[in-house]
Amino acid sequence: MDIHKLDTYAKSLIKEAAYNIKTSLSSELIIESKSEANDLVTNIDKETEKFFIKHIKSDFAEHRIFGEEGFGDDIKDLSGYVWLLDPIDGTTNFIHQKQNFAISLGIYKDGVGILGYIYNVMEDTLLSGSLNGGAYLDDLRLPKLGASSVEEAVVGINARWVVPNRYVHHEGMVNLLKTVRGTRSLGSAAIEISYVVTGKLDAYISMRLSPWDIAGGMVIAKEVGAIATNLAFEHLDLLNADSFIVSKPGLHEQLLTDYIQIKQNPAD
Ligand code: 2AM
Ligand code: CA
Ligand code: CA
Ligand code: CA
Repeated sequence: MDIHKLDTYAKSLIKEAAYNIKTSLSSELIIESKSEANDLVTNIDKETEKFFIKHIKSDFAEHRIFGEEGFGDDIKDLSGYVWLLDPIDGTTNFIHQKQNFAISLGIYKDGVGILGYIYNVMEDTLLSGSLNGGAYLDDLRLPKLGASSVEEAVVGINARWVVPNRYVHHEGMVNLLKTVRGTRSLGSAAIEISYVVTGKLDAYISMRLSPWDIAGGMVIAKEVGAIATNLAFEHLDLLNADSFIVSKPGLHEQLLTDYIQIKQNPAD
């Protein structure tokens, strides 16, 4: 498989899917809730996932798709080529703001991330990366990230993780919030990862994300020297939901050692 051809193909699918999503904004959305009342999905999330699957299956019959909305394959391992897709990351933003949502895609070969994409649909910017090929914001090659201290850091974190919860010790989180320069919450994991990659955030932390939220971002993040693990400092297997941190090197270790203590990991 020619990685450049696959890259060109994936980019054209993403652009077409994004065009379809933008067009859909002029018609009324069909909104349903999934497991919990605040876990929403729309007809456009579903149609976008189906759009990718239709094309990938017809052009790369042996490739498998691991998508949030469940129209892809039943994935129990990452052998061969697997496309990890979140058709709309930030569905709540999509519904409420009509902005700040992204298509998140990672293409993995035998468990190794080879191509990653985060397309900010309304901003019309494509962040991409390929294994050992660097990270790009559209056509601009991104530099490696430098160091940052906790005191100088702006950290992406959802406020719900600072309210006492079953995953993480509360005291450390409060201490973190008191120490950092600032926190931001954007409502799209993929966009928050893209902000770390482009240096707009120094770290992004979540107690629970799914493989399709992070697969594309992880390929790109690696190319700028960012470190991504779960909050127990372990490798992410991309088969199960897990906690997540992506950060500048050094800061990553400092955050996990001095501030974030896990009570229960979603993957356990
Ligand atoms: P989604 O929009 O694709 O569901 C919101 O803080 C971020 O967390 C989004 O990236 C959202 O992705 C993700 N997320 C993952 N699991 C979620 C869940 N069960 N409910 C809401 N958001 C979830
Ligand atoms: Ca969702
Ligand atoms: Ca998501
Ligand atoms: Ca989604």
